Amino acid sequence: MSKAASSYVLYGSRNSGSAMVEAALELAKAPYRIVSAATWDKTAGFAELKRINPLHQLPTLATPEGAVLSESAACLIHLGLAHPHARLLPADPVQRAQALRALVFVAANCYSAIGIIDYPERWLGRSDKEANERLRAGARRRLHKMWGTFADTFVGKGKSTYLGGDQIGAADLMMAVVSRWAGTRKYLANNRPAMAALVERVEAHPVVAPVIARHWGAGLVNTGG
Ligand SMILES: N[C@@H](CCC(=O)N[C@@H](CS)C(=O)NCC(=O)O)C(=O)O
Repeated sequence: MSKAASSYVLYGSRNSGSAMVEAALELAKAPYRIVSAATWDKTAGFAELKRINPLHQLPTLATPEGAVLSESAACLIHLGLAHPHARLLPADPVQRAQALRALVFVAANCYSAIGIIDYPERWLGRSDKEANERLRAGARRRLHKMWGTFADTFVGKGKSTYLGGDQIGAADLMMAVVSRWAGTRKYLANNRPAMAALVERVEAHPVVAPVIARHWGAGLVNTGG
């Protein structure tokens, strides 16, 4: 990791969605430094994060050219376009279309549900704890259903190593990280074993594995809430 002025700055925290962008930066061999910041960890970096992202969410990525990106799918697509040699996005237009669809599918249908599970009071207010718990449980059920649909739509029947074939890509990274939360891995192991095996392959990739270990420790998956 370089601290050169020309490097990316990734706002992130352990066990968070910043892991997928960190893995993409590693695959792209792009220089970057990490600023530790999170809603739940109000470091000095958090004030900096709030200044550049009104939602102060992770990942947030500042580019060497001076752009600021939030939204994981946008960060990954940007890196794919900026570093074509890393092949984070497939060159083939038909495969690339599916990769973009998969990235936005996870952002819109899965990552969004995690936000509800983590912060139901943002939708319902704090006062009705029972309603918050019902919302949390419903979002978790819906999340698992969405991962089932993801598997049925995007995961081959064990024929390809990664989502897009033999080359690991941005959609693999997003799938692996977002499926770490809210009991998804257990759901996949029981209901979509081909996708469970695919996620394991992604996390075992030699460039991705150290990033996963930095965030979660080797093999540790949060199967809880
Ligand atoms: N729509 C965003 C969601 C990002 C997100 O929810 N990040 C979590 C960390 S994994 C976060 O920063 N949550 C704190 C908060 O929402 O205050 C994306 O796709 O990147």
